[in-house]
Order: sequence, then structure tokens, then C-alpha cells
Amino acid sequence: MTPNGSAKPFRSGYVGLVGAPNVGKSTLLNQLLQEKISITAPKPQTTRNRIMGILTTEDFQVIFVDTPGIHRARDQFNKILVDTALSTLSEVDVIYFLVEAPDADREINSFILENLARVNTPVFLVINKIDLLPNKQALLPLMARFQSLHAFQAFIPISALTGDGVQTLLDETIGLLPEGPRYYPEDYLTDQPERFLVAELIREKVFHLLREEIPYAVAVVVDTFTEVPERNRIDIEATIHVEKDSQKAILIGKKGQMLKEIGKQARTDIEALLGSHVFLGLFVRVQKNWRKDMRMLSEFGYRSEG
Ligand SMILES: Nc1nc2c(ncn2[C@@H]2O[C@H](COP(=O)(O)OP(=O)(O)OP(=O)(O)O)[C@@H](O)[C@H]2O)c(=O)[nH]1
Ligand SMILES: [Mg+2]
Repeated sequence: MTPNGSAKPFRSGYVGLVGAPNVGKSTLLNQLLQEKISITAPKPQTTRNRIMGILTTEDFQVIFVDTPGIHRARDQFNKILVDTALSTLSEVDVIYFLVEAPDADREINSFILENLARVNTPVFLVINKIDLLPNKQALLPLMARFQSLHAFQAFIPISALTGDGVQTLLDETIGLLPEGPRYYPEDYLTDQPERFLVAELIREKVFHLLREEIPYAVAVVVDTFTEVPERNRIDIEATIHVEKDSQKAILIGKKGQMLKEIGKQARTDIEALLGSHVFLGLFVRVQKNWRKDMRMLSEFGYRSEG
């Protein structure tokens, strides 16, 4: 018997979301799931881990895998991010290669295409951010160019932000999934533990509120997570690690204003995620050059999965 109890075969499989930084991979994951699983920001290299979002219905289960943006990595830390994304390609049933409609011809795309050519997996060219196109006619030459570069399964224009085209993308995807089991219980949304999601929401606020190098120098770790059922509250303490004293000063801000704002915005999102009141205590710590320290990288949850 299939998990849906009918003669119709249950389909399941993995879909990898890859592309250059900032093209909207995480926004698309959240749109597909109608939940905020993966953090987003108008800056490159927001996502640092492989993040699964699980969509289950009576007839199928799709496990979408969000990945860090693929770019020319110049240091060890960024190489780990790119490896995490590239290793996903060989482990999924379907690939979404995302480009942004207003700026599709990014130099890095040729490198991504080289890697797509190595796997025998159907690839959708997902042309995102079509809400920014004043004239949809611009899609035609874009598709013609990409058509000559890879044997894509299909071209699907979407707006991950508004949801336009996303149902079509999903429908086309299900048709390609193999018959298979339900890998995760039906109420599972992600494989990530709550602590990770909480740390990510704090990191997202740093991306939104601070400029230049600060978001890149930040790693967030949840130190304690304590449920206080009699008060219907969860007490969370988290540390924001930075690389230099000067960054710590900026993160805390004048009279602690910046840290307070990060905490306020993060708490709103964390309460929505956990469905509970939250007490959030934030600490800032200098961990000199953590991005160059393999031990710290691994402690903060960044490791090459390649
Ligand atoms: N106008 C518009 N903006 C979008 C759309 N999709 C994503 N964005 C915006 O583009 C920016 C980057 O989105 P992300 O989802 O963080 O991009 P990403 O590809 O996950 O980026 P990295 O994790 O850094 O690789 C954010 O400011 C999003 O709000 C879209 O369809 N239309
Ligand atoms: Mg992302």
C-alpha cells in the first residue's frame, strides 16, 4: 500500500535550489513551503548551510534543498559554502538553477553550467524576479541564450516574492519525481533543529541592520534554550560572535541601541516561529578570525559536505 492509501503511486524526492548569490533561492524555498525556513537578505552569501524544506501532501513529498550562492570563493570559509552548494547537485532528483530576470547573465553562471553538465539530473531554469521586468518580452532572448547552453528540462519564469509562477514550477516538478516513500513525517517542515532556526533569525537581523563587512564576520550560536511551561515562555540565550573588537562595538552600538534593535526584531520572528512568548538574551563575543579557524568553523556548524 502506498502512504496515501490509494492505487495512485506516491511520489517523493529531492530538489536542489542552486544559483549565484542573491538570486532568490531562499525566498523561493519559503514561498514553496509558505513558511519562513530560510533567512533572506538583499546581500550576497546570506545562506551558509544546506537547508531542507519539506512539502508533504497526500500524493507527494518534496524535499527542497536550499544552498549557499555559488561564487568564486577566495578563502577557506567561502570555499566551504560553495562546496556545500556543489555537492548538492549530485544528490538530488531535480535541480532548480535560479537566475534573476533583470540580471541573468552573471559571469559565475558559466561555472555553474559546467557543474550542471557533470550530472545527469533534470534541470529547470528558474527565471526569478519577473515582477521587476517592465516588459515580459525580455524573457524571450534570455531563454534563447540559455537554451544554447544546456539541455534544460524547461524554462519557468517566476517571482519568488509574489508567488507568480511558483505553482507551475511545483506541478512540473512533481511529474518528474520517482515513486518513493514518505521520507519524513507529514508534519515535518525542515530537518533543521529549532536552535539552528533561532540562530539564523538573529543572524538575519544582523544582515538587515548592519553594513559592509559586519554581517560576514558574524556567527550566531544559541547557548541555552529553556522551556518555561508555567509561564508559557521559552528563555533563549545566544551569542553573536564577531572577529574584531571594532565589530563588537558597532554591533552593540551607542548605549547598546543596535544590539537592542537586533534582539527586538529577532524576538518577533522567533515568537512567530515557536508560537510562544520568548525571552531573548543576546551576548556579543570576539572570536578572533573564526572564519580562518577550522575548529571554530566546525563548532559554528560550517563544514564542507563535499
Ligand atoms: N523583487 C523581487 N525580489 C526578490 C525576489 N526573490 C527574492 N528577492 C529579493 O532578493 C534578495 C535576495 O533573496 P534571497 O532569497 O536571500 O537570495 P538567495 O539566492 O537565497 O541569496 P544567498 O543565500 O545569499 O545566495 C532579497 O532581498 C529578496 O527579497 C523576487 O521574485 N522579486
Ligand atoms: Mg539564501
